[in-house]
Amino acid sequence: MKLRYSPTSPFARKVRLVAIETGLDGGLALERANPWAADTDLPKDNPLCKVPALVTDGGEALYDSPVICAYLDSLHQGRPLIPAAGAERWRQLRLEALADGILDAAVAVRVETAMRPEDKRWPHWVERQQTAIARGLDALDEDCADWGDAFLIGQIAVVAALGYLDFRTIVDWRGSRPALAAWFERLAARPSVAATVPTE
Ligand SMILES: N[C@@H](CCC(=O)N[C@@H](CS)C(=O)NCC(=O)O)C(=O)O
Repeated sequence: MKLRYSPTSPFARKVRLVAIETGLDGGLALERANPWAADTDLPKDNPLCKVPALVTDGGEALYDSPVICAYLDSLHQGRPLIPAAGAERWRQLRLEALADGILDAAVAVRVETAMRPEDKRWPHWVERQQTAIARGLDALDEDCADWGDAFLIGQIAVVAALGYLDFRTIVDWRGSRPALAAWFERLAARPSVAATVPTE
């Protein structure tokens, strides 16, 4: 299998975390791709021209990150990272959606503030995304007391989201969210988390 990724992409980090946590990382070749490069051939594997994209051993391309994570989770014999049924399944999938939504907003802020020409920026749009991020973080701070030691698809997505907020200094989120900050701090030494810290 081949994962087309970028080391800065939080969505690709989510997939890499899943690969390590499921023990599938040894069979996963990592290939860097830059979706913003004019000459990239990424659209042959993802017509949306986004990372991550996975090319299976059968040569089929899969995207986006929730689909790739679900595919990887179907390939191993250990405890599923996406619970098969029951309330915990829907809690985990909702948590993944919340973390991914925070990331969508964070990437939008990044594009608006770091990439869009200054005279074309729209401050109201950035404020709207920042409000969504803040509300999402408040929900995570409330929720994390119930997580215990779980490190399933939802918590994996949260690690990718918080790591990206720090990496791109999108928001100083720890101050009013001590429970979430402590949870994230505890996870920093976990091998999969340490091995996937974003880099340029
Ligand atoms: N919903 C997608 C989001 C992927 C995404 O936004 N990737 C960004 C990098 S973090 C990208 O490739 N952006 C390029 C673009 O938007 O053209 C997923 O979960 O995989």
